[in-house]
Amino acid sequence: MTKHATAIVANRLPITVKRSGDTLTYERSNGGLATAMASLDADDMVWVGWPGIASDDLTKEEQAEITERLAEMNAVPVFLSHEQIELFYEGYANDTLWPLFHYFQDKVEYHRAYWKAYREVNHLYDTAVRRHSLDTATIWIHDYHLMLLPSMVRKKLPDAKIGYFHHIPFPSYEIYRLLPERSELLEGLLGADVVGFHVHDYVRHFKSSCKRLLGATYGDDDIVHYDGREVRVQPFPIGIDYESFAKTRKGDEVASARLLLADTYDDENIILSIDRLDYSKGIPERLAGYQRFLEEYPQYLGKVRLVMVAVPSRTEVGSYKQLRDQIEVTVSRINGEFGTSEWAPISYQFQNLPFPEIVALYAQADVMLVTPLRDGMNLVAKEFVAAKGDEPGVLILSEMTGAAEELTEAIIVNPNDVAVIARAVKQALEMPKREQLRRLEVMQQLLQTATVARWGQDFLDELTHA
Ligand code: GDG
Repeated sequence: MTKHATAIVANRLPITVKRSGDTLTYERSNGGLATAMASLDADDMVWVGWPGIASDDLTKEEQAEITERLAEMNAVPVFLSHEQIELFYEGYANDTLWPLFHYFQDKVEYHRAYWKAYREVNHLYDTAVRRHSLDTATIWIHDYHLMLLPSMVRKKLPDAKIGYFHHIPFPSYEIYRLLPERSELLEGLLGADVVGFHVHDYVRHFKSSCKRLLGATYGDDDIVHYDGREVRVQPFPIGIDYESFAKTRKGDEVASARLLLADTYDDENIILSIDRLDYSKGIPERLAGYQRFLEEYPQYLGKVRLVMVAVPSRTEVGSYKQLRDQIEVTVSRINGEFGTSEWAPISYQFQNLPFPEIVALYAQADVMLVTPLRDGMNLVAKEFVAAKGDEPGVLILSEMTGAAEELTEAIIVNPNDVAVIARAVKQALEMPKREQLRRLEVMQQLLQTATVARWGQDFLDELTHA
């Protein structure tokens, strides 16, 4: 068994295994996290995570083959059964923690079986991490699926450097305290040396929960004291791979996709909306805001188009199915009410688009409408700003996103206020081009330096010095 000096642990590996007939295929994903980790200045790095296929669908020989092939790509699979995926991933992670941490109390499902599976799967990760890490390894754990893991690993590898980064909001104590397993999860995280969040508010909420639920203490520095240990808790706002947007924007694929968009929408102004279809993203509220805009400012009928891309996500979870229905009914109602034989106010796609098409949409859009009710950071907003290059465009951004702390030159809105969204859309469409460019430039300067590679390196440096 090869033991490594650095381990990156996440719910999903950056490689997805799929079956096609009798053969297994291996697809690399170029997500933000994978790009960031690839650029890290770290020795001898291994990934640990689920390879995207259920273990019940694999023979023992196939599992061995996957393990072997992935080892060549510096990855270690954690095999999960259909039942574990249902109870741990769809259940505790996405039906309990996700809604609660995004302040959707009424969507939270509590089931003992979810929690049991969550603990069990965190143990599976613990075993895999320990088998592949040196005693003094640097181990970086990602996200709310693995909150128990830092303490589990710490027990057996007391000399390891363990870091945890939380990609979603950490809610206020008054929300967090509702969770039956609130103390166990905090104790799990406090096994780390460094715990990172996107913004200072999440840090504050986390520390206050540690104090009130566990009696942990802290002063003015970034250290939480608990159980004789010191844990550094700090904001690390994630960035994007700025260069890849600048580069892709200039490529042929984007150019031809843009021509098609220009032709389709002719002289209409494009208002763009892109997110995973998730209730945290505020899509129904965004549609209500757009409807109000059409009602209040009828001079824009026939002259604008809301291009809405909803990316399929967690399609097996009940609340996501209901949300999709609700969105699709609303889109066709608005199109029916305001459209004509030549024009529809909304173009809607429920699809995962190729990266160059996303970049083309960003580049071609006049207004980007990002209105989550809660969002840890929100990368779409940052990507739009990067993809604009030297062309004008306006970002409308919800104040409930982590990104709103950095992208202060956006038009900042309360996503629950339909009238405010409607006015912001009008303000954006009427903003002088010079002002649009000025605002974009301020934000581009920030994003150019605070890249995802820099974020990864900053976190790792902090961990190394812990
Ligand atoms: C979680 C937190 C936090 C979207 N549609 C397509 C597509 N995308 C890409 C975007 C962007 C990513 O997906 C979405 O990232 P977000 O940050 O906006 O949102 P979450 O998925 O909820 O991410 C969030 C993030 O973790 C990082 O810490 O910011 O708060 O919730 O990169 O470009 N990509 C392609 N086709 C699509 O149709 N190829």
